[in-house]
Amino acid sequence: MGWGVLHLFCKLRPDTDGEAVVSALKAAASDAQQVVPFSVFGHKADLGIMALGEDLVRLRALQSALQAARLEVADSYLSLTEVSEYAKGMPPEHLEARLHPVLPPAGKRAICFYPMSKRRGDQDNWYTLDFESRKALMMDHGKSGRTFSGRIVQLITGSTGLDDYEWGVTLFGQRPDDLKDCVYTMRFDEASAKYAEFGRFYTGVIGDIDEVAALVGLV
Ligand code: 76R
Repeated sequence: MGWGVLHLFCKLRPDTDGEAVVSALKAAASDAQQVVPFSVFGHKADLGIMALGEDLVRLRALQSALQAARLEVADSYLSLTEVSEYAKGMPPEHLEARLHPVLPPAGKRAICFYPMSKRRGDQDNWYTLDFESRKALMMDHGKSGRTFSGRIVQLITGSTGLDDYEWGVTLFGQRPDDLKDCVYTMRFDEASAKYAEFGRFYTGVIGDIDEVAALVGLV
C-alpha cells in the first residue's frame, strides 16, 4: 500500500511562532514521517513542506501543529504514493521507489510541484481511450521522461477522489532549468499535449529544516 503525501504551502504572518514551527517540523521528521522543507519563490507561499508517511492522521497532526504556531496554510495538496497501472510489470525495486520513496533525492535541491489531470473533453477524452492506447501513450511518455534520467526525479502521486486534480506531480532537479527543460519537453508527449490539464505551479529550493527556516525568516 502507498503512503499519504501532504504538500503544504504556507505563509508567514507577523505573529507566527518560528521556533514552534521548527519544533513541529523536527518532531514530525523524527516520528516515522519524511519531511521535505523548501523555500518557495514568489508571492504564492513562503515555506513549502512535503510530508509523507504511512499514517494520514500524523500528517494532519503536523498541519495542526503548524497552524497552532500561527503559520497560514495558503494552499495544499493531498495525494497517495502509487504504482501507475502502466508500470505494473516493472522491476520490484522500481515499484518500491514509487511506493516508498526516500526523499529528497541526493543533490537535487530544486523542487517544483503542480497538480494535473487527464482531459475529459468532448474531442479528447483520456477516459474513453482503451487501455492499450493509453498504455502506448504512457510508454512514449516514459521514453521521453527517461532522457532526463539522473537529471530529474519525478514522483507522481495519485489524488483522484482526494483532491481537485487526479495527480500531484513533484519534480526534483539540480537546478530550476532542469525542471523547466523537463516540463517543456514533456509538453510535446501526446499524453500531455492532448490530454493534460495543469493546476498551479510552485517552485522552491530544498534545504534542511534550520536552513529553510532561516531563509524564509522563521528564525
Ligand atoms: O514509473 C516509471 O518511471 C515508468 C514510466 C512512467 C510512468 C508510468 C513515467 C516516467 N511517468 C509515468 C506516469 Mn511521468 N511525468 C508526468 C509529468 O508536465 C507534464 O507534461 C506531465 C507531468 C512529468 C514532467 C513526468 C515526468 N507520469 C505518469 C503519470 C501517471 C499516469 C497514470 O498512472 O495514469 C503522470 C500523471 C505523469 C506525469 N515521467 C517519467 C516523467 C519522467 C522524467 C519520467 C522518467 C522517470 C525515470 O526514468 O526515472
